[in-house]
Amino acid sequence: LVWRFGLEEIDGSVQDIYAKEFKRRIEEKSAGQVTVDIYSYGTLGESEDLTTLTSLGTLQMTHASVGIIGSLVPEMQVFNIPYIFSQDDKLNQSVLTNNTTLYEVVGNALIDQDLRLMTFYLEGDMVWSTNTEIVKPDDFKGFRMRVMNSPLVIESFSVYGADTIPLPYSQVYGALQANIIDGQSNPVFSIEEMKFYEVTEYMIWPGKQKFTTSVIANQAWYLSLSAEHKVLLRDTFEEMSDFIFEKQQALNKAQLTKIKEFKPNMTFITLTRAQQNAFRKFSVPIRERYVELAGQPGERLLKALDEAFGNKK
Ligand code: 6CS
Repeated sequence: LVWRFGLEEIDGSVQDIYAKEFKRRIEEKSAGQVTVDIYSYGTLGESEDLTTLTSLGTLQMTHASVGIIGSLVPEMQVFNIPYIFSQDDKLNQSVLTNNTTLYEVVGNALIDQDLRLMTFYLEGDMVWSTNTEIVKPDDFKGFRMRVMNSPLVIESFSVYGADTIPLPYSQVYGALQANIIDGQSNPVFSIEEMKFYEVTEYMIWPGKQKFTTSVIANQAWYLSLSAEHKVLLRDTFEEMSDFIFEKQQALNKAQLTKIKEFKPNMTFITLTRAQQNAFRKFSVPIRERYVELAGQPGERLLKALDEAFGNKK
């Protein structure tokens, strides 16, 4: 059997590290019965195409980041709400791996698209890499921010007054270089491997915003698997949670050191708590928009996650 697995990222990325280890474990445990073929970013089109190819059964599985799949499955956009996560990444990881309401609500929404939710995991803290200093919402006025093409990501920057420009991942570097956009948001490892640091001057940590991805599968394919293979998948995805948590932490740390070395004049800013609070005030209309887009199941999910992350009213 061959299981084809799609990635939204290039070789060396968090998704690549994940897929290679997943392949190794599945092939070893299935004793040669299953081969996992990995398709890196770019080999099968843009990120959105991977979801379509998985619904069609061309791919059996793919990564689907919440900012990418959010226009198709609005419920997934809950993780694009700024400041939804906890400060404690171990707690964040466990909610993403086990929360019952999360798997129920998102699982049901995906089934409507012939897709099946396999897992969620974190890829790192979101960092704004920009050409001007941004420390208060007003600094976004007239700022041309590249966004992933999902309504809530667009909303989450337009509420600050930014001009939002949706662009595929592969076009972000060129757009920064040609001065078509003023900045973008991604984890450190991505800013290093996509070379965004070469064409931006500031790296700004807004706090408590995480790049979140999922692995989804073709539902008909999954249902056709033997009981033994379903267990193999369930156990492997569960084991991968701790593996990737440590790997993404280490990779983001290592790539930050590299950026500091390659670009000594980069300015690094972490928003203070007071600065974060000024941005956090805008979460209210963003949350309302989420509920508008994701309806009653979304509202239930938002409530469950606020509880799980220990967010106060
Ligand atoms: O910014 C993006 O579009 C992409 N960023 C990452 C880190 N992974 C995939 C996603 O498409």
